[in-house]
Amino acid sequence: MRKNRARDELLASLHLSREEFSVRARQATDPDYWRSLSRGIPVDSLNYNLSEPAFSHDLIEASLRSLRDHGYFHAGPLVSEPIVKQMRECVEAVKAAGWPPVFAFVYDPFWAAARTSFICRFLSDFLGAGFDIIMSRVWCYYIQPIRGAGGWTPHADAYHDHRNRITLWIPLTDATLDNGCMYVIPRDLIDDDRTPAEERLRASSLPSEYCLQLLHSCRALPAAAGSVLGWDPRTIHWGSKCHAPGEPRISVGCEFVSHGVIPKPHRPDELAPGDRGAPLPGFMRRIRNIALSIRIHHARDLKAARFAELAEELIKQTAGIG
Ligand SMILES: O=C(O)CCC(=O)C(=O)O
Repeated sequence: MRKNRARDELLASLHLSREEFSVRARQATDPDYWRSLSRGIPVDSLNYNLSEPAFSHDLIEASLRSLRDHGYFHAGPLVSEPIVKQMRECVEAVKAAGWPPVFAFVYDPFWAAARTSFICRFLSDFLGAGFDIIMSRVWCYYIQPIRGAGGWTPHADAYHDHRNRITLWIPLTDATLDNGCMYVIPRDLIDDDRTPAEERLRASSLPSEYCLQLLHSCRALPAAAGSVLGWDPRTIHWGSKCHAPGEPRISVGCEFVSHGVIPKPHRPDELAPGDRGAPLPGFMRRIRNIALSIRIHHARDLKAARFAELAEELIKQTAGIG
């Protein structure tokens, strides 16, 4: 009996109450609400200029080489400190107001940071000019500074639909061996690169000997705040666990595709030009795509799972916004 009650309470806590649902549905689509949370960080400018650290063409070349040879790269820091600080403050404000951190993507710097000159030059070389960002595949990761808290477990972003596509990941706090930095399995260290029959990596479909080989090959990627990391969709990676509580590990991830590529299950209106000349997505498009991202990712994130129904409501409300 008691066990059932505990289970029922746990399940109830995974849903918003009716009252909270309607308050949040109203707040989510109100730009003034978001402005008031973040002390005025804009939510709807078409352009947002970032000051950016300088970088050399050699860095682009080295990053492309690492991506091609090993399946990942790590560069930077390339997003300036004041912007990273502003982004971190947005995440903390959104989280303190009880929202999943991905709602920080209502704010301009999150879209502007995805088109710094390094990112644009790197992606133009890698994906071709006129590449797009998949707006409905953005995420903000927040590892609590509690021993044992962890990032996303080992996975690859897309085994089968992997061509002309890449994930970029930017830490907003230093990602360290202690607070849960990323790990990757360099693709060239795996003798026998077995692509699973299914899109998802499942322990049950991998021989244990192969798992040990993967484990033996893994590489930690500690990264200073503002760095840019990226990996091929087939590269196995994960956010590790917090070992020694200090600062939370906060980061954002975005996926990009060559122009004209529309990976399943996305639709053309979920893509936006990644180049610097194009306007940033407008406020309601941001809300729509945050909600779509929750639809895709909520199974991996219990806090976001509480918002899955609200996300569906927001997707409905913004249906005409492309
Ligand atoms: O930050 C994390 O823990 C996981 C990030 C990740 O898996 C991704 O961006 O694809």
